[in-house]
Amino acid sequence: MAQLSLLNISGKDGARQRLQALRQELNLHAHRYYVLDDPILADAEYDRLFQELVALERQYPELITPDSPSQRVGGAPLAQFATVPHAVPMLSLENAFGGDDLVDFEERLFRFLQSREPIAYVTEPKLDGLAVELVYEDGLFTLGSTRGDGLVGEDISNNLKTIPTIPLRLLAPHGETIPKRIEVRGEVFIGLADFKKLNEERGKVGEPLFANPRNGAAGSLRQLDPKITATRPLDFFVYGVSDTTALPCTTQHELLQYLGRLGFKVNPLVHICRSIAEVVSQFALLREKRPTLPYDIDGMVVKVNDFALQERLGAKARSPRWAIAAKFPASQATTRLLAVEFGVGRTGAITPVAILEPVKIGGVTVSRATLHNEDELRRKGLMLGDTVLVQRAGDVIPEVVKPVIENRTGQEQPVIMPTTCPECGFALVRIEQEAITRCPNPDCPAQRVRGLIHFAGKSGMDIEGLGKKAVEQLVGQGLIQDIPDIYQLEAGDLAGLDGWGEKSAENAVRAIEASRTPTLAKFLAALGIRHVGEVTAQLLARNFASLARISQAGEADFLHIEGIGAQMAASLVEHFRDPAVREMLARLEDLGVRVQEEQPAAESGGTLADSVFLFTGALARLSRHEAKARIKELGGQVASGISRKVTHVVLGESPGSKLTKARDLGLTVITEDEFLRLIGR
Ligand code: 3BA
Repeated sequence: MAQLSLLNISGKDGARQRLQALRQELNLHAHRYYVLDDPILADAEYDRLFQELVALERQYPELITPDSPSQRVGGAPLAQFATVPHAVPMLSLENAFGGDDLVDFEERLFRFLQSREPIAYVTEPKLDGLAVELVYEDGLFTLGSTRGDGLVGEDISNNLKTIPTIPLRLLAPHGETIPKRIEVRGEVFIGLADFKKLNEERGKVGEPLFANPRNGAAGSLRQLDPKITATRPLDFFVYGVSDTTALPCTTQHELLQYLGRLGFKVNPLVHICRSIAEVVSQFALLREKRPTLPYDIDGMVVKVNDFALQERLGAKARSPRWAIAAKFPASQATTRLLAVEFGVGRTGAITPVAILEPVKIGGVTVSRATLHNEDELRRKGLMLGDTVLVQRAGDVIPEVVKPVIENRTGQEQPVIMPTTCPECGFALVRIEQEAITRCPNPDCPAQRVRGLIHFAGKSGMDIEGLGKKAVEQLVGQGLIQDIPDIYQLEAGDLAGLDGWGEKSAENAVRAIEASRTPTLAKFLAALGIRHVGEVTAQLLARNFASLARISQAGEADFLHIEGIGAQMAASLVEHFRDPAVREMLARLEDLGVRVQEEQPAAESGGTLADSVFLFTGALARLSRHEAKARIKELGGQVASGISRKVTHVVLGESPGSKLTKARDLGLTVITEDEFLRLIGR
């Protein structure tokens, strides 16, 4: 037995070394992938290393370090954020609107410096996101905070850690010095394509849409539960530090390059200019580039390049003299608010839409604009007949910014918020923390139709021939009222209806037939459970494997899963507890709908999906054959030879040379007893 405990120690030492190597390798590859957008490792290989790390950490939780890539989503939900002072205040930027203001800016610099020596500048795209500060001590990320009022911010460390482009440990390429402490500043944002997807997903699950990427980023950073933040596509560009002394750089441009080498993402469009004239032409160039950029920018930040010069210029009360933000004119226009319409979404959410006198903004005629939700509408204080400022930002849906109060005539009428559902007349309810008013009537025809459209549609069962129009028609004809009714349709019901022929009727019925054995993920997404979109549906399917298990799970069972937050968990439990839902599922079962079971993943507990076993020596209590069969049953693999793929070496009597090699590789060695426990014997 003395030998075994020695083995355990060396197993642990081996694990420690292996974990260190895995962390370093994974962090390097994540940097190549996310920051440099230039991966050199196949995704599958990265996943394999990550799985190895997770498996080892599960075995030795005491060896988990804060810079482990597994720790990006850690930390329990907070009750509130703690406030943290910034060691050096985060100042703000003065604004310039156009070339003349930039020339004036340089004149002020010349006057202050009492010299007209040429000044070099760095120009940076001005990201429209949220400024944050990241503190690194001995290279390790230790604190991240919002800008707040510039003096004091909020500790959002756990949320910032979820952002893949924020390093948990600074890289130290050959010859680079890592400062004892460095406070890095930059902008958290959401890219335009990601934003579009995020809002589409929110729309599908009935959550209020974000007005623009900036609000999306702000809302995501304000989450008290980092699990929710982790599902948001946040990104980060670095642009400065709190203190430039004691760094191996003498200019802003060198600083950005240095920060890039430490592992941060630096905007590739930063540019050195040797005169303000060059800055002005850069501004024009950037404005032309803007529509092609994958993220929203609202201008260009101009900074004096040389630190010594920055130092001499210093700061005024709230902003440095050596920098200025050159803002783009927004694509905005004024028009009249004719009416506000209230729609009902699939989940009953009431969404206000502004009906506008048509107006051209940036080449596009706009006659409707989103008002997002009732809270936004109230906050803006709009009145019918108001002159309103409308804007189109990038790819985003037009929105009403504000009423032009000066243009009021006194003839304007208040917007009346509905108290009953515009579709079914039910009294509306409001859930306080959700900023949303809903129709609570499960039989609301608008919700029913939208639910059916969703079920049959692309994000649901994807039944060809049962698109939006067809579903509306079938509901209108009284042929279907709920989901099970779809499975009772016959070709004869459809053929002869307006726009249907024999052939299209048969095809539709065949498509319905084909949807009787959906995958679990597809079926879950099709149900249209609030807060549960396609991504969550897949997560659930992989972790629970069967519909029966999901429908019986409690909130705690859901919360175990990375990527599932409290809102989703509550919504799932509520959904499957609803007797109407249970009855509907039973009817589907009666009608022959069979939801397929999914292969369970490792996270579902007890399974060995990411384990690879290797045997050395004879087993005393079961045959190798039995052992292998049991491992396969639990989703694990058995290796025939030693390799880094092996996660567990099982030690039998008189082990062979495999044991020595396993120890050399630092693999985990377990005894037969431990193995029996793993396979549940
Ligand atoms: N550079 C925002 N401030 C910026 C460091 C100074 C600065 C910004 C910047 C003051 C951007 C004000 C908030 C703040 C750190 C204070 C940028 C951007 N530089 N590229 C000159 O892209 N939005 N914002 N952040 N200190």
